[in-house]
Amino acid sequence: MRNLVIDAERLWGDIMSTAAIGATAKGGICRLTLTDLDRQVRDWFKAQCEGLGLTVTVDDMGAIFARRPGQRNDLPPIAIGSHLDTQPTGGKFDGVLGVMGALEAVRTMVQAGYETVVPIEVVNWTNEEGARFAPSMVSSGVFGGAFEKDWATSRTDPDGVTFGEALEAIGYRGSEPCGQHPLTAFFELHIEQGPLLEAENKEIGIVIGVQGLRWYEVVITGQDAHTGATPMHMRKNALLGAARLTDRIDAIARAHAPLAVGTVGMMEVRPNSRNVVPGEVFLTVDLRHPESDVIEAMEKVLVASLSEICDPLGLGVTMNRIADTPPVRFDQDCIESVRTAAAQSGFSAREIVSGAGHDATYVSRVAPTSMIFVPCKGGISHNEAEFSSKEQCAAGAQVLLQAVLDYDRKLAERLAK
Ligand code: HGY
Ligand code: MN
Ligand code: MN
Repeated sequence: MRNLVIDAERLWGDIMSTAAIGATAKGGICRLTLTDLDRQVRDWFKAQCEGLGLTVTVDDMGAIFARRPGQRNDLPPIAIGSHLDTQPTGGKFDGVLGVMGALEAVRTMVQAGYETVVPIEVVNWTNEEGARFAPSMVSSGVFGGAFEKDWATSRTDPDGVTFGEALEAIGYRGSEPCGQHPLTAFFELHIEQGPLLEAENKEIGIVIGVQGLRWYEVVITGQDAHTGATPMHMRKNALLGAARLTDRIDAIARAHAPLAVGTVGMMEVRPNSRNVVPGEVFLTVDLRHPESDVIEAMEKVLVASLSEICDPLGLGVTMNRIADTPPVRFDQDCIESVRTAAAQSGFSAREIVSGAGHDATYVSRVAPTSMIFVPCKGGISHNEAEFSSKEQCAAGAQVLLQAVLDYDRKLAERLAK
């Protein structure tokens, strides 16, 4: 197999130039899903793909598929890609590296005139982050059968706009029914978003799976009251309940150290006035662990904690679980192709389970899947300071390219038998 080498400068140029779309003053990106900024980067991506001669299709959840034919176009494609939406204070690499790395891999094949057996498709999934419309990984979730399409498109943002309305507004509600798009395999390149690869000085993460996650929405209700005239023993302070619950969630995760994580990431205090005892608080809970039974155990303690904390304070509390993604193990053949590619490219590598969720989580329900990680500085992500070097990005894209070619070659050998 000829040694095709990606162009590190071109890849870096794509990452840096598209970072201008939603650039923040601190060097990050705020490009929330289905906003006009998302439309701009989608338009850029579509134009790049069409400029390469790829055929672009969009499904009715807004996922974009850019296809390069192979020798056997009767067979489903190998897909490679990730997401272009970001957190409100996102970095330049989360998701973006996976889409640009995939684009660069296909550009390299096109320029070398290398023809794969099966078609190759570069994919941009809609709303991976879940920052504007919860939960996360929504379009890949519908694609993988984790979410009903009507439920997903009815999700609203804080202003009450639905996913479907926003998708329509940016002109990316395609005609292809989401999920009716068979794949031979899916490979996703991503920054690790954690500290392990950097700490062990490893260049590549061979991702063997993703830890499980559960997301909840909690509303604590008390009574608005005057902060000056209301004696302490007469208060029903929803924020006091929220503060104690936040501390408890931290303790629940620490009780299952070192792998469990528990976070209250969003909190809305109502009426949020400095001289009103808060009568209501909305907050979100994110629990994760590589094993389902530990997540289950953490949830049990969380549920028991609601009344334990709120009853003595005279507070009401409701909790709604809005996402439950079990731990995922990726496909062994895909993992081996990533391992082979890292070895062929001469990069140091280690197996790793992803702490963060990814589109690959749900795509793996309907297609053999694996991921490739590269280190990020200090393990920092979902932060404007997120950084991976040009060399690290290039290494990831090179391994992505070679993993695809390895998988394609093995498929050809199976077909030839
Ligand atoms: O939440 C996650 O793990 C991903 O970044 N959406
Ligand atoms: Mn991501
Ligand atoms: Mn992310």
